[in-house]
Amino acid sequence: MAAVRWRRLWTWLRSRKGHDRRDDTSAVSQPDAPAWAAHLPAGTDPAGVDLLAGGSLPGAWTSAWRADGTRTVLSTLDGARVSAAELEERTAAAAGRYAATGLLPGERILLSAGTSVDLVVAYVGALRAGLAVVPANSAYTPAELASLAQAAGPALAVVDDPARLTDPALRVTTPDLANLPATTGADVGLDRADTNDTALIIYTSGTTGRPKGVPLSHGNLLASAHAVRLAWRWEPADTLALCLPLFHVHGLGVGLHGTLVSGAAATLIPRFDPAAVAEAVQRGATLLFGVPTMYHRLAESPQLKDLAPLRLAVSGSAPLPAELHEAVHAGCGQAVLERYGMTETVMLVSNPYEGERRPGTVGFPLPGVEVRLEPREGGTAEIQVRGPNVIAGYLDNPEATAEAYTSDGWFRTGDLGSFDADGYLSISGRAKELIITGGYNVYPREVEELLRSHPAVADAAVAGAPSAQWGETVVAFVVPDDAADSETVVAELDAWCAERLVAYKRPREWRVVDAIPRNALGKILRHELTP
Ligand code: MLC
Ligand code: AMP
Repeated sequence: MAAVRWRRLWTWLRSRKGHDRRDDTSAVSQPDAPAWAAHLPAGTDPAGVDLLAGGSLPGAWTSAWRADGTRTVLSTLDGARVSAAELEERTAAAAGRYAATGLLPGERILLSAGTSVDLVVAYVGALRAGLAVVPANSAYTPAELASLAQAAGPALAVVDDPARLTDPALRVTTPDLANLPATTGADVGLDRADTNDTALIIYTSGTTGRPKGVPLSHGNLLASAHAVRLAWRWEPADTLALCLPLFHVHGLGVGLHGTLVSGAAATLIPRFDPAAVAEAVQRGATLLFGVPTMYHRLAESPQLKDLAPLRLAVSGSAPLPAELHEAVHAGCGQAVLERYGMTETVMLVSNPYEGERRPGTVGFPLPGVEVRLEPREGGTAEIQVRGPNVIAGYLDNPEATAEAYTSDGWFRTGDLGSFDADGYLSISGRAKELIITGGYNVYPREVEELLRSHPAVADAAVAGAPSAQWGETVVAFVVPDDAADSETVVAELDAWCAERLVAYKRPREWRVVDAIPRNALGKILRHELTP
């Protein structure tokens, strides 16, 4: 029985459709004693682990809801409560509205809204209707949203403020779906998505050039949700204080999916704030997931001690400094469990729930995940991964796909790392051009292209400067046009960026320089930019 499950998983891995990476059959093997077994409770046979249980996200969620329809699944600090039976009914009604609008399984729906019960219902309803959801930051400027909509080609957009999307050809609604027709009672084809069907498409590399669409299948997301459920001992009795935005894999793929797959509950917190988190804990939340900036703010707040009753506090999306880990521990007794993930792979590696959570490391591979280190020049090594959680390739982009995988089928994370003697992975840096600020990714090229498009700018580059609160902040280096006055240029560029970029992408500091260091091929020598 156990061996059959493993065989099913690996057979499925081999057979995934839309798979435009190079042949990887040589890479597929059945691991005898996977490193990830370290995450399982003592006595659990790793071969008995079924990471695809349920077959699809709605398959797993509906069976958890039906186990006890009366229990609370969602709550808010305003006192709203949604039971499992109610969520099943409301999400079926949402799926009915999509069907009555004429949306067909496989079509795309753009979701860009702040956290609310309505947003969760609109999202889960879309997956139950077999739609592929394209989530977008709810603070994106109209220009950013328009460019994402153009890349994704959705059949419908769900946004808080329809005025933010001005494309007359695009059908737009609010998260309550009130202006969509209600179902006529016809068969809406609920919960028919297959393991290989696309559930989410997340765009990763900003809005210039060719944005990369990351198509996450139900199987990718299900495998990751089950992996963290098992590793973190997530039980129906748990309530997550869900303060992460619901448009990235951290809030969605770990927070919401993990809650629903575990048959547990979440308290929705639309805007992170230490007092709101403390209130959720006081009302019985047992889990908290956050980015390091959130733990930094909690550590500086009078509410830190209020985290003491939590069963588990997890950090990810950016490095958690060892000193911050110690400060949280000293202030409330929580040994924050750091884990590592990526949009393309969902969750990869985690410190153990039982056993030492080693500050400055991200721990061991999660169930189903294999990790290897590929040596590079200069003594560093790239982290490469594979597993049922890893996408099969980028959307309609064979070049990006070919670059992202090794010839033997491992996904290149672009992160650098090393294992210590006990098998804990540490992330020592990044080979990719990326700034992570407050857990949000900023692609330097996107900001640089915008700056260079300003008429008073001759050249520009951006880099990340270390920051205790944000991890990194964006610093811009600008070469003004001959005629331009430095001070005026900076003020103008600041306003120019504010109109076109969401707050976290905007440079926080400006340096006016004579030249941007470039190599003979014109590539920016980023290490020579000293913030
Ligand atoms: C806000 N500001 C930022 C910023 N966010 N500046 C730099 N970087 C950021 N990320 C600015 C605001 O514009 C404002 O400036 C000032 O900082 C204070 O803003 P705020 O309102 O206090 O910030 P807040 O809205 O509270 O945001 C902080 C935060 C948020 C930590 C709650 O950044 C956040 O939710 N981060 C989570 C991101 C996330 O979910 N990442 C997961 C990606 S998935 P001014 O000038 O206007 O006053 C992934 C994979 C994985 O990475 O492994 O998980
Ligand atoms: P994203 O593309 O938004 O999914 O961001 C993924 C990237 O975030 C990874 O490739 C890492 O560079 C970084 N990341 C995620 N978790 C951690 C962590 N715990 N420590 C260091 N970096 C992390």
